[in-house]
Amino acid sequence: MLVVNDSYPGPEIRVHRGDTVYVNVHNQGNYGFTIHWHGVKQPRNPWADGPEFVTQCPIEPGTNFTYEVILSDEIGTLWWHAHSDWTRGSVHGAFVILPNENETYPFPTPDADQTIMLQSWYNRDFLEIFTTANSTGRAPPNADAYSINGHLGDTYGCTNDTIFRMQVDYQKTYLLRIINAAMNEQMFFSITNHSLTVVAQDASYILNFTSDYILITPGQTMDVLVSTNQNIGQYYMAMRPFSDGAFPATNNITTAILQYTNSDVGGLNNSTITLPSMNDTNAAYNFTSRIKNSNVTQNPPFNVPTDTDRRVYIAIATNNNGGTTFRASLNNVSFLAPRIDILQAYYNRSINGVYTEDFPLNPPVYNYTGELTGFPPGTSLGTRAVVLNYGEAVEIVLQATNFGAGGGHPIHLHGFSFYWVGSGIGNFNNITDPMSYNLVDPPLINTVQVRRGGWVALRFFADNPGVWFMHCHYERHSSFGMDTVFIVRNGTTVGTSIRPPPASGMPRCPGT
Ligand SMILES: [Cu+2]
Repeated sequence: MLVVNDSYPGPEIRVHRGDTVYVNVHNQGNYGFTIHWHGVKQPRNPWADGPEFVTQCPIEPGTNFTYEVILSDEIGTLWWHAHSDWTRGSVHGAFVILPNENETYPFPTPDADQTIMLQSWYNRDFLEIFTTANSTGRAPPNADAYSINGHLGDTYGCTNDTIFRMQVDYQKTYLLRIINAAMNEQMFFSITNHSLTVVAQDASYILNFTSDYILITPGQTMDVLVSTNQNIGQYYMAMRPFSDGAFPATNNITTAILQYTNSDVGGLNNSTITLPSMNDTNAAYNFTSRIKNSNVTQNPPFNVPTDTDRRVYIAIATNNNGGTTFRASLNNVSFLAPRIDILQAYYNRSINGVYTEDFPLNPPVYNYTGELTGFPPGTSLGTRAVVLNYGEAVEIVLQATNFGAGGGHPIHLHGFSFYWVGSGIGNFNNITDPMSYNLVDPPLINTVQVRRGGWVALRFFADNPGVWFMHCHYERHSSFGMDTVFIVRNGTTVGTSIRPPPASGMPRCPGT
């Protein structure tokens, strides 16, 4: 499988808030790919954002490309991953953003920190899974297993499995940087006998709260404090999927170990693991409903739009385009990657044949969360963008539908963090539902879970000019078209306009 610097997960990048990071990617593999810096807003710099055929063409084998990754107000934990087909399954790593020298944490400084990467494992090559599904038109398979920091743990019964051990000292506080890098699964995570204090999500601080477990969606990152205040010993760290769809995930528990100094190694009993069951909807949404913005000076200034200039209402669906041809869509448009990247076409004002600027701002009218049997399940293919004016106050409402198996969707927006201001069950009502919005302390995040049969509302100011992908972070949806593009026009000054492309150029598109 394709990996970075011979390691799975790949190398961790550790920087300070506001740094600019230059990452030179040499492709020594045998197919092209790109890298995305998930959650980094890259002000005015879509050139380094990464999604293939959206902001760049692939870095071909034997070539290299230097990303200029521009941090601004992000703090805490993000990650990087490939953004081509399914290659992110093995090409990913943590992106840790520490406070500046003269800056404190909004909680007692932890004694140490540790990245915990939650991953999917397939007994096949990730790219091959995608190309097989794409050529047959059939939905891709479930994961064979899951891993934590590259280790399968001790629940699968294979004699050569290894388990990740986090070495800790008694009576200390550790900051866990938990990243859900799984391909298609939300995850519950817990540590036996230890409570978890959640302090940040998606690189901004949240109001601290304590829980016996967390729920984390693909694409999301959570910073969690753990006190090693139990008897000296070893304790399971464990995860299992949360699955609310009609197409359930592989229900495996995967383990790692919190290993106190001077404790025995081995002989742990799996029965000490406590996790919600895979279909425990109450556990999932009780946890998520506790996430609130934190009014601390270390956070970006609170700036939620109280009125909006534009609402984009998007229905999310999986589709059957005749026979067994699997597709996925937003507002009944299934995204097709163009032959050259959208950013290049936009910047050079030669968009003909690459994309159109007519992504529908509303879905076709139907009973999204009702009984859809007999309703035409197909979708149209296209590369259609939403165009926003610089500085507009934008609301995006994301509506789950009961097409196909039905299910939830972790939706990720590039180029921004957004305020998650509302959510509910059923069909969104544009008169009554906005009255329930939280405009007081909504979390500032980059990936939000739209629950099965429900909706969420997001708000942000379109103050980052560029071409920004928005997509489901379930790979089996995104790679089949559950994506769209937001183009934010330039403002009136240089400082509110897209920067020029890198002087050394962008990767050439195939056939150009
Ligand atoms: Cu999805």
